[in-house]
Amino acid sequence: SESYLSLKRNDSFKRLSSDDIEYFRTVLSKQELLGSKEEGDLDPFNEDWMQKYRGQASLVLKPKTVEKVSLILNYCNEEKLAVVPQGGNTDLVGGSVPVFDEIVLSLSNLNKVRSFDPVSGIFKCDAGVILETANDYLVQRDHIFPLDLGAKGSCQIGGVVATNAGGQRLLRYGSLHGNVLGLEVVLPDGTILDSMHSLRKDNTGYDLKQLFIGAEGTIGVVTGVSILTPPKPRAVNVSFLAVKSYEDVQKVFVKAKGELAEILSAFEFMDAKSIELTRDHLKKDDITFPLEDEYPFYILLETSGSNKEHDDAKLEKFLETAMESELVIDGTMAQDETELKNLWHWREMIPESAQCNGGVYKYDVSLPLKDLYSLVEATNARLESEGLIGDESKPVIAAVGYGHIGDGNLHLNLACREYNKTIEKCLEPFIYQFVQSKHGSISAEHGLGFQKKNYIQYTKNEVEINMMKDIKKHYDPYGILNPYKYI
Ligand code: FAD
Ligand code: 2HG
Ligand code: ZN
Repeated sequence: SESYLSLKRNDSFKRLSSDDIEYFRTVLSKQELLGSKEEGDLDPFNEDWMQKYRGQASLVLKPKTVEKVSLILNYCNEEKLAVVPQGGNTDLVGGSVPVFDEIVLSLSNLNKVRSFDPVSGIFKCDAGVILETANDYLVQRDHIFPLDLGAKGSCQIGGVVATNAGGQRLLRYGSLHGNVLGLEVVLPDGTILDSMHSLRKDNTGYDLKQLFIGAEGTIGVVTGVSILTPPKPRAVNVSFLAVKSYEDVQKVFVKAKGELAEILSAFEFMDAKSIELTRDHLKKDDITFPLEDEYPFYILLETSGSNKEHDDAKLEKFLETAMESELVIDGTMAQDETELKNLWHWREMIPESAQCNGGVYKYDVSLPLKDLYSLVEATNARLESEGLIGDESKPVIAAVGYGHIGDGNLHLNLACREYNKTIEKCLEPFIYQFVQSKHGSISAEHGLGFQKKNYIQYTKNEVEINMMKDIKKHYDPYGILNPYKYI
């Protein structure tokens, strides 16, 4: 991909030799090593979800035990072989694939549930357990995973911890920095850090696990996670609403916080163009859009509580008054589980709908709520003035805005006909400067990865960046873990 052209391979890293592969074969079984065409297709490990970043790894290691992860890293550290930890490879900032010939260390084979305590709700599992599998396991035990996101069918618990993923439940259950109680991590030199605690309170010194939550695999490989899970709500309602302006999205949010209060569990917004793209993409599946007309903005609102009658009454009253005052101009409420899933589908399919036309540029930012949508407007204006958007001859199809209003997190997506340096130059650093001017963050939840490694200074100051560099140098002196990314 073009993004890599200006970068040179770091030649302090050794190139993989037949002796190295020989060593890995002594540690790993046939199912745990892919090093040739006969052993498996390496493309899915080299290419990211957006088909934007592509590496050239010729070796993928899929250890089944923590001890094997430790042996692999110890060897790579001694030999200066660079490594990319990989979970479900759903990362959206180019962090999960190699840039050059780094070895891919996939956690997919480390995929067992370790324990669940129904009294405390504490769940422990290997890093490679898929998020949906973990949630299904917990639902059977009357609990849920405190995090949900569109990539749940592929992303892994280790991956969501490594990116500190946010998702749709953060508004209700808070971030992984609060929910994760312990981690097991293999450090770059192979040391196993067993910090799989089950304590909600533990003030004995630095909270070490926090270092690895959101570290994107740069200072250790997460192999086990201990996390607090909430009880499964007995009543869940979802409504899909239309409003006439972004101003009204904010007003509905304030009203929802006040009137739905403790049962509000998600508040997502989408602009008209996000839904237009999704309607185009979903045409093939023959799914009907839940509202009859098109509107400037949509809201997906979810409540979760313990008493269906009570929640229904609260939500109905809320919707009635919102419609009476013409704050909400159209809307629908799911009547059963299928309708509920369908409404969520319209929200969760936006990323794929923005990606499926040849290229996508994604900006995942935190902004003060009052300024959040103005970034979408400013970006559209800039693309128009540069002649990059408008009709079918232009490279950008649409610049759309959606996201997690409850968390002040905007997703600005540019659906494009191709990946194109002119588009990228038009947007970067323009978008990062805009975010800095509003004291926002250039990465709300997807991380820095490869895409944003040169832009961290738009959000973090010099002292902060130097401390991060010190930490990286301390734990990974040879820089073998996920190089060319993060800082
Ligand atoms: P990968 O993509 O494989 O890796 C992510 C990063 O973590 C990489 O840097 C990798 O090197 C590192 N890594 C992976 N596993 C480990 C490990 N065990 N130890 C150390 N490092 C590791 N994100 C959100 O925050 N909110 C959303 O709502 C959301 N929705 C999404 C919807 C879709 C359709 C898609 C495609 C992505 C979405 N994401 C979202 C992006 C999100 O970051 C990932 O879905 C998820 O957190 C990554 O998990 P993964 O297992 O796929 O990790
Ligand atoms: C979401 O909220 C994800 O759907 C993905 O974080 C956002 O693709 C994106 O930009
Ligand atoms: Zn998101």
